[in-house]
Amino acid sequence: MTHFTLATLSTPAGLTAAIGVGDNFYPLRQTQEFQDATVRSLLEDWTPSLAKLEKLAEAAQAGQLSQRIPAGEATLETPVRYPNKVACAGANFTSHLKEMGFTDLGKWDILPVFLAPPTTTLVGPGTTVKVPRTTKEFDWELEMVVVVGKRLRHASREEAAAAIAGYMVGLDLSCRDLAICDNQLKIDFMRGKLQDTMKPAGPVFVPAKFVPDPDNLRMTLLVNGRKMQDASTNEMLFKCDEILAATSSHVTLEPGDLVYTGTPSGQAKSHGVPFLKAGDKICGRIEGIGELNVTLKSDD
Ligand SMILES: *[C@@H]1O[C@H](CO)[C@@H](O)[C@H](O)[C@H]1NC(C)=O
Ligand SMILES: CC(=O)N[C@H]1CO[C@H](CO)[C@@H](O)[C@@H]1O
Repeated sequence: MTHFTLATLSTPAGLTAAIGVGDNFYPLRQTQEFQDATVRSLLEDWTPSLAKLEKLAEAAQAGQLSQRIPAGEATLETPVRYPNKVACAGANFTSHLKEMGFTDLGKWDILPVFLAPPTTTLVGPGTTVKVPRTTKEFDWELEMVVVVGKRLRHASREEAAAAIAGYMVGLDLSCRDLAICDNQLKIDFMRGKLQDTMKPAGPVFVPAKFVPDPDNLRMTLLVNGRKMQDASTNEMLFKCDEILAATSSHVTLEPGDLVYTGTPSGQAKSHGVPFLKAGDKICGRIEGIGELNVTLKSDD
């Protein structure tokens, strides 16, 4: 089986979906079958898409696709433009609960989940993230992102597992000084977690069949080359299928939707290092899924 990824490339002729095989991306618009496809449209009909993409990956491997862009020359956008929903699960790693100062370090009875607005928060790699003007405590969180491939409502874990189309690397950037506020509501997700460009995802989409053991992947995050987070998805209190199933008991998950699955420890405060500022570089890596690099800019 030829390994492949899906990406959205920015080219002089506009955005195009592409299949990544080896060190190259092959724009899908050169094929009859996928001329108008986007990563999002492929996800809408995922089972038949996958079968056809497997054949296309073999053709690319065999040198049968003439248009290709070497990975080093490609400009990547966030792959799924845009999902209907982005769901983010909280309280999912004991180590992070501890550093946040919570005392209940086990698996909570109710999984906290919030929704992020897709078109304004999702960005891809590159100099894409704006440090919000309103924060003095802009912080990193590396998360595995699940991409939904089937409609789910009140799903069992088995149904949820079967609906996972694939994975991406995600960052759940957070303004620590704004997320928790001093009024009776206590929490303000819009200012703390949902401002523009605060949910980078990518750089490519990796189909689930190439990630045989998603519950056992090393996750590392570096800021300006210094390692800040280093954990494994095996520490997740709620597994991916459980998060999808729980979320689907409140909202319908649809093909293309993204689910962020929580972050381990290693935030700025726990290292005693400064928060993020314009110019800083974040590298988020998840074994077998990829490496998402973003550079921060000011919000002018
Ligand atoms: C991402 O950044 C790391 C270091 O911060 C670098 O080693 C790596 O080559 C970069 N990857 C890509 C795809 O640019
Ligand atoms: C996406 C998300 O909400 N991740 C969360 C994991 O859990 C902690 C709280 O325990 C949140 O701060 C993270 O944002």
